[in-house]
Amino acid sequence: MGPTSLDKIRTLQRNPANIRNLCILAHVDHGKTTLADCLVASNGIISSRLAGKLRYLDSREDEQVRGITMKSSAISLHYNNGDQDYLINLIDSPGHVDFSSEVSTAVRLCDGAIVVVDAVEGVCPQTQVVLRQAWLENIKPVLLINKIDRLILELKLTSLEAFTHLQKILEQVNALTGSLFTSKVLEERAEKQKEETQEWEASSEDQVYDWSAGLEEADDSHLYFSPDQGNVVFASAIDGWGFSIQQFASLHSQRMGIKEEVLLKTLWGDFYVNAKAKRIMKGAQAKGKKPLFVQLVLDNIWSLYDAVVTRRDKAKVEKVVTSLGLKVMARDLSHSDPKVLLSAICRQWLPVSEAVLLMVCKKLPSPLDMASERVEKLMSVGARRFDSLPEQTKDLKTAFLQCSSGESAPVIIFVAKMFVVETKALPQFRHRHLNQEEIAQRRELARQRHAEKMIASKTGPERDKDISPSDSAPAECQPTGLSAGIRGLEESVLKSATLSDSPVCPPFTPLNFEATPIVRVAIEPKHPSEMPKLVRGMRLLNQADPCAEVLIQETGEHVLVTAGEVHLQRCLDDLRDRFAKVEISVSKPIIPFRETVIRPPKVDMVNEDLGRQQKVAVIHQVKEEASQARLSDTLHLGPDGLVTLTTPNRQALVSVRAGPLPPEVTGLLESSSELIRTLELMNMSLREGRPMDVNPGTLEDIVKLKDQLKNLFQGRKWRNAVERIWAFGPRRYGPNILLNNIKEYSRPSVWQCLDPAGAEAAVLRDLDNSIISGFQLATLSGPMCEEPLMGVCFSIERWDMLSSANPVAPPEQRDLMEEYSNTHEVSQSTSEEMTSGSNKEEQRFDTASADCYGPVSGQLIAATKEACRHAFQAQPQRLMAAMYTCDIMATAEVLGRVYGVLGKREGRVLHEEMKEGTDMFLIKAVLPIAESFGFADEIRKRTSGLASPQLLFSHWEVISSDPYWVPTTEEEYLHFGEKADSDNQALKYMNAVRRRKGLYVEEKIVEHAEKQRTLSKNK
Ligand SMILES: Nc1nc2c(ncn2[C@@H]2O[C@H](COP(=O)(O)OP(=O)(O)OP(=O)(O)O)[C@@H](O)[C@H]2O)c(=O)[nH]1
Ligand SMILES: [Mg+2]
Repeated sequence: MGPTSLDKIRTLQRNPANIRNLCILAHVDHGKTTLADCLVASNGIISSRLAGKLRYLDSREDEQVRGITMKSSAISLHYNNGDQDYLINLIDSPGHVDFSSEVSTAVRLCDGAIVVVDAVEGVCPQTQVVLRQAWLENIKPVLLINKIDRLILELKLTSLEAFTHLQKILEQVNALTGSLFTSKVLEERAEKQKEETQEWEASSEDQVYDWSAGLEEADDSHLYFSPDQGNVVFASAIDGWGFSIQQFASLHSQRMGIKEEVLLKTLWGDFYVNAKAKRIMKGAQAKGKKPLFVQLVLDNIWSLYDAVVTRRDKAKVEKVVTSLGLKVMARDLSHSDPKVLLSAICRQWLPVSEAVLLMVCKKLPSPLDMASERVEKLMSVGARRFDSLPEQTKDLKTAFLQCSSGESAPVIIFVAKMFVVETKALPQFRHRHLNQEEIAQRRELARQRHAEKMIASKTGPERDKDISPSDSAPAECQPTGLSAGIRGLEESVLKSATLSDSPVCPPFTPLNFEATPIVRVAIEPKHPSEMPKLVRGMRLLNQADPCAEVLIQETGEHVLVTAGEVHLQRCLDDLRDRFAKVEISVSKPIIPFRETVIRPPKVDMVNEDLGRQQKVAVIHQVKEEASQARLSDTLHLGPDGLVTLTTPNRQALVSVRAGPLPPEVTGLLESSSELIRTLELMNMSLREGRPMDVNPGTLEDIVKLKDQLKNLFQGRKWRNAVERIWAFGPRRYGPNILLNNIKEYSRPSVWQCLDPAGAEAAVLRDLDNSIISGFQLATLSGPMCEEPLMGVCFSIERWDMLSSANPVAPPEQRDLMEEYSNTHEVSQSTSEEMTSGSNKEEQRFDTASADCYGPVSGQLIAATKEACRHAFQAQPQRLMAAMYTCDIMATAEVLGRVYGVLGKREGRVLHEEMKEGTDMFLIKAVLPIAESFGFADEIRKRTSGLASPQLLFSHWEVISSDPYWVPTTEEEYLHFGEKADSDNQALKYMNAVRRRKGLYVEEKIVEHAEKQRTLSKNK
């Protein structure tokens, strides 16, 4: 078929029933782009001989060089099936984890998906992810098992073994779908139960609830992939062939005289042909017979490969070619590479494009058949249920389902992605020769524009934009149910948006992103004068990439945050060549850390019990303790880690103790940050006297969060802790907690919005906010290397305010003052009069203090912050590293090397399993992000490309070694020596961060100063 004309495509666009919007999804390298090539070739856009080699949709240079897809690309294809013409809008998505955001945007735009699975590798981590994404978006998937040629040529399986292998893969995929389905049914059941219990409580009649209802009665048969349902294609995209069992069923039904439907039901399964009785019987395996699928389908393919590739039997090949009625060119027949001949035969015999396009048109929905469940899900943002939306909004659903392009129908557009397109590349700007008439028209237009400008400048500056006539002309109408490009949204849309002419249309639910941006680099232009260009370029990049983040750090650096190393590389290339077009210099990746405290360890570094050992006096330890006990006159450190700090003007005093939060609490806070943010907003508006309207779902979630926290805070130490939470931090929603442990201060709790009536009893003390601000500052950057804190609980034990007019110092402060004056007495040996003189001076200094030190609130903030920092330092401090989970697939022979590389980079293997039926091992490991740069490359090099890892940010983990550690016990001395100069990973990380931030790093540059001897001969 030749290329389809634009007009034809336009007519096809007007018939939504025959439109299929679909994307190809898979794990990396399972052959999506190769498959897309075959489909593109079927439209004559590229030669079918080049299909699979060209990778037409990988249009970027770096995609071709690296051999992986980095951006989704779309193409419209035309497919004719007898009397029906279809328009297929195809999106090829990337499979690499770094680009999973591209998959998220692609699935939002499609109604169906082709999930590709490699026949050798089977279900891989990204296969699971894409299936889940398709599920979450409610789009229908079909399955394509690709690379079957590898089973023949690489694994050298017999056709029977291959059949068992394929069955297993299908089972794996179906098991995944099954688990997605069960979790959904259980969720729905739980919701239903809740509703029914509520009803039941309300009606208080006797009702019996059937607990078994749900799973058993839910029909899920339509969800699964099964060749007899017609939603599975077996293929080898590289050799250009593919088939569904329908094709073989109709072929053999004529030859064997068996009804097609019967053959269709039995072709995939444990059935065989009884030649004598001319019947199809069950139980092929038990009787040792060849199953139908092997006999009628696989054997043909196997013998073709055998004849063409393995034995190169020319006579047999010719026989096959004539029996299949194919035409093969002489140059293909005599080509030295047997694969050329093979694909020439296969492309004609079982063209993969035909099998796939037919399946897609039959099995995937058109925009008209969109599931109503999907529409409801798109419209119900957050925890809001569709039923609770206003009536007019609910009416939009019908318009949506009808896909009508009538005059009165509402316009709803979802902007899934922003693209940056060179102006030159737009059709209207493409260079083209004009005829005389057009030239005259343009001249006229230019004249008009000039005249308008003159008027505009006369009428004043109310027209801030010069709108050219072409801009204000109505855009050409786009039929419904399609994806389209819209120009000119860059000022109003950042990354995605919902556009509508109906004010009741709610914004669609946000896209589901799997990857978190985590790798950050600082960027600056080579020539400082090009800064504005860079800033503009980074803004464009931020808009165009759903997963990249661009921000300006407090230090003033321009920072780019990406999902991983490959993603980073692509973003930088884009920035350099397309968006900013300037030379840039890029810092080393900035690796994030978190600071935390832990419980005091019970054993020392050599695993000896600390309690029974004698401490060896270390000079600097003693020094440190002494300096900690009395750091300054306003700070007091108690033996149990209680830090008391007085503001410089002596008007306020706070006592803080720090401690670790239970890890589960930290995890919960981390995952519910959005909810906590909402909670804060609600509290704030409540305090301002205008309670916020929130949907009941969110309130429920907050109550759930509170209950979960209550369950997790177990033990005497945490009694009633949930009610005493003062604030979360940093930024008011982070994973650290400020507790109110002050006996005489009962403060409204953070949960007051749940019970607005009851909250009024408790009142906020003045300057309450300063304490919170101090805590926020302290948690935003810790004392170790100014990184945010995580999992730390600060409890305020005491907070006294002394009014400046009546400075009655609390006992402790009086102690402090006395001690202070005592030391002065000792050191200066002053006389009586002088001491009393200084006391007087102090009182005077108190009254004048407000002026001298600034407002009290500011001092209190600083004091709380300092107190928190010191309290933090009084505990055993640790760094937390961001960790990747890493999935590696490797063959047995390179397994050792993979472990070697993992071990060198502080990785930890979680589990390892062998993939059934192959010699592949699937390894799951965790790896600190700090050690991950160049990891994928190193693994690939060391294993000659046989293993490639997929890295995905998973969690934060405490680094067990103490960065401040020095040997203190006898055993440690024996083991590490006095200097203890073995590697301390945590210290290395900490110093690297401190150095980057320009903080002081305690390091000995010269360990042993010795005079150097000159080794040159003539001296
Ligand atoms: N043996 C064999 N190799 C194949 C087949 N299909 C694709 N390949 C090879 O698999 C590799 C990856 O193919 P691609 O099409 O780039 O894979 P992809 O899924 O698009 O990869 P990403 O876009 O990076 O996720 C290429 O080297 C292809 O030549 C097949 O049917 N058989
Ligand atoms: Mg690809």
